[in-house]
Amino acid sequence: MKIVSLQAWEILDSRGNPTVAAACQLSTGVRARAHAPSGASTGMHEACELRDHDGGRYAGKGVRRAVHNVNEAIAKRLVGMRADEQWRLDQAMIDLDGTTNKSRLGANAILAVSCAVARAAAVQAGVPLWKWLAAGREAKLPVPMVNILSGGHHAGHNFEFQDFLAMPVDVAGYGDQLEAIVAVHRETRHLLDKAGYVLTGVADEGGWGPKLPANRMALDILSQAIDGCALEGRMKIALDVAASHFYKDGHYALPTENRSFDAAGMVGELEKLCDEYPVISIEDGLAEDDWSGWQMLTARLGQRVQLVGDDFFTTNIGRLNRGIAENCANAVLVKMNQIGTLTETFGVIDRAREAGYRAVISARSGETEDDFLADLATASGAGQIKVGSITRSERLAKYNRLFEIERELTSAA
Ligand code: 2PG
Ligand code: MG
Repeated sequence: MKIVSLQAWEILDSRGNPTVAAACQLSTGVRARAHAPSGASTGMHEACELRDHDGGRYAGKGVRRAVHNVNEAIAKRLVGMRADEQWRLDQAMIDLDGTTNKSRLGANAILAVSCAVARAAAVQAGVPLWKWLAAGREAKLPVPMVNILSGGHHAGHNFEFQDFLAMPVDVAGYGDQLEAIVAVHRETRHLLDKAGYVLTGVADEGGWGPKLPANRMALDILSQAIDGCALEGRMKIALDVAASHFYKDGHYALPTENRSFDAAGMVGELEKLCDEYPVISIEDGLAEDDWSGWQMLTARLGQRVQLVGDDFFTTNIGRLNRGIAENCANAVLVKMNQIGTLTETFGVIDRAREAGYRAVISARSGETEDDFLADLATASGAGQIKVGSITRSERLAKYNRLFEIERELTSAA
């Protein structure tokens, strides 16, 4: 199964920003495509999302250069290669790019190709994508951690913490888990209405983004919603603090609350929240380069709370290895476009597993209808997926694909 053509073009993501679509055609006539996602609360150490910076189009956010790189340099290098040797193709793109952060070709260009080729190879092999990607790993349906309330960069800076997510811990079956989450999402809206908060729509990932006077109020409301749905104990809370985005000069500033903490203060605050609310997972509780803070956080909470590094690790094996060596965090958030190829993504997932770290497979706040992530999460056996809320079709594409995968898994067994 040889690649005979690679083509890319510019499309729009869920925020109306340009992103890269790529299609791969095989000698057998099989053709498949994939889309690159795009973050808003990005980490400093992410691979480069190549944008045109031509102010005349989309405020500089066009991706024509990335598209051109697929159609020219990448196609030239990859056409003629076998589609079923993912690592070889990914390595060829990494070598062709030649930079440490994929800034020459763009991680958006490289990732769209990486995923399109994998999808074409799976179609050619006649197996579901998750099965193709699993390549011997034990595939399993992930449990969704679902955004209910949004803050920070995803909701017009209404308050500082970014995601308040519901996570079923004792609800059996994917269908029942989603049903319970939908109930919590609705109940949250009801509580916000009752308290007089005006909601005119949803935030970037489909959660509610009210203006609240304190971050912990979102925890109040979410835990009340869980109780109101009679899910106490069976549904817990995960937080994405996204602390890099309100960290400056050694301080974590919460202007909403008129408070500011140093690392120790922030760790204390997070510990208090875990004591008072059913919080079982905290992502980016501290800033991306606050290594000593992360050590402190992990020593203090690592035994009882999942501590996930997103901006902190940026799906980068070098950063993950340092975290493992220095006892920082106990889980990694996995976002394909933070690193740029499928092979490197699986490298991080496999390394995490080997070190006893958990992995959460995650979408970006800017997404498309591409449902690749559902298959990736299943294939990896990671057990957890984070793709936003249960409104907005770029989110539902993934949740709805998981319904289908559930059936495929049953028939495969
Ligand atoms: C995150 C993601 C998804 P973004 O921080 O985890 O919620 O946001 O894609 O904007 O980085
Ligand atoms: Mg995050």
